[in-house]
Amino acid sequence: MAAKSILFSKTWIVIPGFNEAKYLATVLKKTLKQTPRIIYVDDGSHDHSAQIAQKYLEHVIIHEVNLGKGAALKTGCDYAFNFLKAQAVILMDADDQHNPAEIPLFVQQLRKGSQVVLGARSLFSKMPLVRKIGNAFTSAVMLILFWRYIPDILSGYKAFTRRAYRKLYWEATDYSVELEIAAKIAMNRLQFSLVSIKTIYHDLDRGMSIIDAIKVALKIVSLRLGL
Ligand SMILES: Nc1nc2c(ncn2[C@@H]2O[C@H](COP(=O)(O)OP(=O)(O)OP(=O)(O)O)[C@@H](O)[C@H]2O)c(=O)[nH]1
Ligand SMILES: [Mg+2]
Repeated sequence: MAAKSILFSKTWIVIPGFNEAKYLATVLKKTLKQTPRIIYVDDGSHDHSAQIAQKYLEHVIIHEVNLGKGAALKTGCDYAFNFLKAQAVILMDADDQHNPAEIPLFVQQLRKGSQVVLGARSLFSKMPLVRKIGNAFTSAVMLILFWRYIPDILSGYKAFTRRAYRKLYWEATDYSVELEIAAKIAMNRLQFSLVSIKTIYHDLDRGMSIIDAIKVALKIVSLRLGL
């Protein structure tokens, strides 16, 4: 029992953000209801996202220039594991598409011993069609190339332990980080558990673009070829 509570108290939420002034305060207030252990990494926002975060949080890291989601996540995870001595992290987006009330579901799985916990949205939920197709396609390609089925690879809501982080450690600085994490799960034969998360969409005109999707596709191939 003691070990379980240690894990919970050493679990940190890592939130990367780029120009999220519209939603950030809401996200942080909701997340603070679940835990005070939150790290926000501002990735060179042009709006006042960083100042909003500083109003609510002790741990705000600022990239002076925009380096990309993968880079921001790495900054946040390195800070959590190396500086704050976290045992596990939960990654959450800053755009209010992830429901902080679901954080306990991830913690529950970590407590049960999962090294990796993936938030998965139903393909039958209200997700824009292109995203559904992109998600199904990514999972199918991953299955063919790595012989491992991983649902909702594009979801950024996930958790992993310190031990798993060593194996997941990614090079990707952009959106393809989600894919690299999935590929590393497959290549390292890491076990994962799934938690069912809500599908939330506010702004359909933002998020991954076609260019991002093409980069993701190229990334899958290069990961398989070991480039
Ligand atoms: N650090 C960093 N974060 C980013 C960048 N672009 C997006 N993000 C953050 O990453 C999270 C997800 O970004 P979105 O653009 O919503 O992408 P997505 O959620 O995969 O795509 P959708 O499903 O369409 O919403 C949000 O918290 C963004 O603030 C970036 O360049 N740097
Ligand atoms: Mg989003």
